[in-house]
Amino acid sequence: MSKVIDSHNGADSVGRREWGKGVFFGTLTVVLLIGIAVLFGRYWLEGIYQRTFEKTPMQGTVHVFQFDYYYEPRHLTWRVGDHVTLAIRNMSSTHWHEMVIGQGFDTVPTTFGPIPTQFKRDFWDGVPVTISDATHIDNLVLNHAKATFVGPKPNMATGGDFSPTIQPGGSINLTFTVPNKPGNWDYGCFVQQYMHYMAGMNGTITILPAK
Ligand SMILES: [Cu+2]
Repeated sequence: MSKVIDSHNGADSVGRREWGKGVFFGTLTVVLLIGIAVLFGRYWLEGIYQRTFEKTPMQGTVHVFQFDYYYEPRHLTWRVGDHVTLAIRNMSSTHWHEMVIGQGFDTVPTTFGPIPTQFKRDFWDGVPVTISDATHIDNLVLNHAKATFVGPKPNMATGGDFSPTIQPGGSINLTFTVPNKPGNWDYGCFVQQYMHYMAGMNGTITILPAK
């Protein structure tokens, strides 16, 4: 009990001020960065870089990490004609996740009201996409995408929008030229009857017109 009171006395407050906020936060930042680098490696740091500069169009390799239940980053900006490799990695150790990209919702009626099952408009419709580095893919639905495979073909499935369902620790690379579909798009995970989506597993993509 006395310890709690001591920690709030005047002498302690003065001591904290003398130590210096700069040193404290500087040290904290270095420790945190080392911890993050050790835990997640360079992909994670690249993700932070992407998020920091998210207002500029993202070309080249764009990492999207799947967690329970959110994406990192939550916003992407592409420009029509950009060459992009979307590198999706499921960082969860327990949950299957997907990344569906589209606009609007298809719904099914339930006693609790209509529940979205997928997007109404599939971003990948008619889009040529090269699929590579697929590991631990539970199933891949191509729908109307024009796919080319590099390396082993993942397990395939039909029905629904284009989506790779990725097992814990799995990953896939999708390489494509951003099609002429400017506007605002959503991405999300519809696993477990839309519960992942509702829990926060969604994001937005702004596609800018060609320059
Ligand atoms: Cu999910």
